[in-house]
Amino acid sequence: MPDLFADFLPVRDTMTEGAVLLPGFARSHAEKLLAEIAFITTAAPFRHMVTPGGFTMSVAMTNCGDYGWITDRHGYRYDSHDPETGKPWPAMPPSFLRLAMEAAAAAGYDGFAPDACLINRYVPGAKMSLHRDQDEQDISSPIVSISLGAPATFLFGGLRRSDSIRKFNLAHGDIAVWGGPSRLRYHGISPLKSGTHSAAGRARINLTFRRAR
Ligand code: MD3
Ligand code: FE
Repeated sequence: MPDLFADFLPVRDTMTEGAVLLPGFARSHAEKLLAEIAFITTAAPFRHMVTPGGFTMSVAMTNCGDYGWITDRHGYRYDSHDPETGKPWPAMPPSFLRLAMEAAAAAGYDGFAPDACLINRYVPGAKMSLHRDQDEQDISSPIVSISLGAPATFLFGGLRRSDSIRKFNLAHGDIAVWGGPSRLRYHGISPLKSGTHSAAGRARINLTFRRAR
């Protein structure tokens, strides 16, 4: 499995890029993670948010933790409350926090203390266009992302939108950590291909841990 990624993204290259792929790091935690997600979504259901430009996102989203990432006609931002329910986002399960901190440490980022976890759900055809994550006050902290379910093609660009893009596969149980000079790189997800995975049906679920405030 690690060989699959060798051409695309260094499995360990914190010196030059700050991006570290940990293939299969979350695999043994997958069932527990999916059970926690099922519980979170009873209180804060997946929903399709609208961009400031008026487009409905194909990715369904929800959040847990002190802050959740939201978008609507007014812009992108973090909020302590779910605009759909008016309630605080569900708490981040201790198992999420533990795994995100472990992965960050394994990638060379000790002391990662995420206060936000965005949960993205992709069904076949859903995609995330090229963008940068720049709504966080603390861009010195890395981002930890956990992939579950169906595999996806991750698009990894540079610091400018026009920079060339490399593609690589993110599979069930993979964790990626993005920090240092990679933190502000453009990235996205190609339209999810059809195909099934026992763990999450046809869907891909991505957990993205960030320090927002
Ligand atoms: C590289 N999500 O939620 S996670 C996002 O798989 C997002 O759902 C994608 O991009 C997904 O904003 C990709 C991997 C990821 C997250 C943040 C990054 C890669 C990153 C920030 C900088 C560089
Ligand atoms: Fe992103």
